[in-house]
Amino acid sequence: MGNIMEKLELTAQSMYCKKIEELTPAELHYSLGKAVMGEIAGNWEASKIKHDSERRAYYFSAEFLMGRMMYNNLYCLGILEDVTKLLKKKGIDINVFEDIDDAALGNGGLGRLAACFLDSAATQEVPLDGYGIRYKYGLFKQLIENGYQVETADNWQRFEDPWCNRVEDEAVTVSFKGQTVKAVPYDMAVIGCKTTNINTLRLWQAEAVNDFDFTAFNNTEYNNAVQEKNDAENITKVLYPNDNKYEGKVLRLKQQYFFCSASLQDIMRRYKKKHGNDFSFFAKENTIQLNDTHPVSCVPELVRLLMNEGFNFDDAFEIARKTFNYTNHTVLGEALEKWPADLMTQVIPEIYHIICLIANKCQEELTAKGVHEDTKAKMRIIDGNVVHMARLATYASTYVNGVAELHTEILKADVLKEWYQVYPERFQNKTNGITQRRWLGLCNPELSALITEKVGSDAWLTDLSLLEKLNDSIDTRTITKFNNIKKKKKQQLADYIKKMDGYDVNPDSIYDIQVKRLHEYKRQLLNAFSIMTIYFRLKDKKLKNWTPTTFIFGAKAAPGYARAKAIIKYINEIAKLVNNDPETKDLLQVYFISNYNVSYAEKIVVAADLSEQTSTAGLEASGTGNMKFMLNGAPTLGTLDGANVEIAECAGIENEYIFGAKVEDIERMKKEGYHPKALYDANPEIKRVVDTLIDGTFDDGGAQGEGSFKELHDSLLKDSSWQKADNYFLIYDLPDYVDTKIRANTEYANRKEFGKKCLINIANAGKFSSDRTILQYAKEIWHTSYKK
Ligand code: NBG
Repeated sequence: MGNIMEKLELTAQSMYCKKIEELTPAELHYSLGKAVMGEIAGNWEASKIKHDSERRAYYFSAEFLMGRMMYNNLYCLGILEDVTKLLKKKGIDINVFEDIDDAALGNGGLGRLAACFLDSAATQEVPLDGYGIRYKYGLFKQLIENGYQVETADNWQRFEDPWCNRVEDEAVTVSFKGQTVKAVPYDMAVIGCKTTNINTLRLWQAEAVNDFDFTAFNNTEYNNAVQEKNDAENITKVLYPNDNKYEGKVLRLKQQYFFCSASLQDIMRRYKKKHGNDFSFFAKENTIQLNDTHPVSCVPELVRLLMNEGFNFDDAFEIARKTFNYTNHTVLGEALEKWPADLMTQVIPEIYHIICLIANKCQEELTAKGVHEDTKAKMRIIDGNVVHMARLATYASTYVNGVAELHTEILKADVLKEWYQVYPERFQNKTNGITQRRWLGLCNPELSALITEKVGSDAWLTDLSLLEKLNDSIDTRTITKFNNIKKKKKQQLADYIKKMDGYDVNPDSIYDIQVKRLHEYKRQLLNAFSIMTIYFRLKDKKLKNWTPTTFIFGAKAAPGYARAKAIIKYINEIAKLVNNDPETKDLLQVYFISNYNVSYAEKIVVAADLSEQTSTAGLEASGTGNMKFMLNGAPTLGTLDGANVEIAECAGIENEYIFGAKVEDIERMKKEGYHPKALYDANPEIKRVVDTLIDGTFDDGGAQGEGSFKELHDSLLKDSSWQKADNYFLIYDLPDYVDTKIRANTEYANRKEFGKKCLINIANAGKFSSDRTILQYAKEIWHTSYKK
């Protein structure tokens, strides 16, 4: 420990010629980061040597949404408190690191899950390393201007990045048609908690093989001289900002193949060092988890690399099939990747050729198994000049899994039905989880202390099932303590929102919170409609005993997603109306916080009274935000979708606020017909609320009736040739949702009963640790070692 301060002092001196107390926040961040890296170097090296000697797993993901590293690393090393004190002695508040951006190399749940998995694997001593992309610019930063989302670049590296080591001598090259680039690895240490084990996240950065063309320069062709450099660097320049949406762009395909090829070359180099050129044990020593289909080009790439080592296609494919496992993260059609064959041929022709071989092999195998021609047609990997990546992944994997029980059942019954019929032994469920280190220990020290007191130790930090011990001590005193902690966290969030967004949030109101990516299927618009319904009832004096409530939203919309952006504007218009209405402003407040990200989430999930999880049943694969709220004691106001189902099972449905259509109801309506217009016509309250989109209540910036709100209105009510009305069943679910919301509001007033519900949620959140998830992967899919 004293050691760290010495190292910090040395770095400050040698890098900046300054004393610790003279450093700027950015300099201090860099110096302390480097000091920590120095501290852990020995353990990191030892872990690498250990992992080299055993079967190991790799997590391939186009996204790792790591969040701020400093606090987490100090926390996991068990030195956060001491460092805080030592800095304080020098007059430095450790909160200065909040000025340093978090690394947003991911969009939402999928990327954050990858980060939680790395944390859990390190802690549970599972030899799992991550492979991904070192984007120069992560997910855009969001500003709200006049109620609209405005995007700016996220230049997260501008403060320098003390957590990554550039490993120049392990760079490789990756070739596309007509272009070869250099892939340079940057290694980030993933520090476990209560262990000396340290895993590695290796992120690849694209660079030119030849930085600069001197001949062109001498011929005064300045642009040409740097062309190769720019073309190469463009590959890892920016993260595609889509969540749950496929984007068939050449550059995206290049990103995917780039990190897959580099990572496989890396794994093969390491293997060769151990075993020479005999690759027959490759799948025995290595297993690779594909995080969605984004890394699926590694299937043909591994086949290609093995064929270069002398294998024939069939043998190479057998090794690949033994090596890969695939996690599906969505059932949404628009998110399932389908690459046009000509685009693939244009960028990676050799890879496309191998996919053709795999596609043929698959059809032959199905014939040999006696699969019916119609079924076989539905299972074509290449169909009508389109490559179906989920089919390729399913065919080429040992195990395929969904991310919540309901989701896995939907995969088996629907999305991958034919595959499940032919290969039932491949399908598994692995319900997602979150790391309790970041999402309780670090972000809620007050609640952590209460839990530690009740559980008898802080062993829950690495074994969350211990939370169930809380069930025995939910008495009046504990409830009061919990309520006081919640109150404190609400005040802290109010202060933070004031600092970040300038809003004055009333900490004595109920905090009803919906934070997640903006997507039609997640139904932030349904939440907005419910608020308008309540607003009108309050105005009409039809709602008695309403406890003042603050509705908080946070969400980024993909820049090209017009409807999602219109919904943001609509929520901000509602905020303007209700927050300024003297009749309601003490009862109802609405705030859309800007630039929702991991760091904001850490302040938000701890302060919520209600967790909004309102997706259309069947569409949210799992959700992980729902788990963060539960762990911090907020009941779920949600549908029976994704992991909400398991949350309600664990805590008891009576301790959540569940509403709306179930999967079976949705299916029935899809089959028998769903007529939102009729429901709207028959219910004046619904009509009044939905029509605020078009009746002049709000300004969407467009000419009246022609702007984006009108388009939203149409999407709910007008059947057209290309789309059914109200695809996400908002109008059907609205009445039950409003009733349930009002019930929650009423019950909140009984502080003791409500507090009890909160504590029951916490006591039963043990299942939702990503430690549990990662151990299931280790035992049931990867067959690697883990902490005994
Ligand atoms: C998302 C799902 C979430 C799920 C995360 C992590 C994609 C493609 N899927 O419900 O929408 O929690 O993955 O599994 O981003």
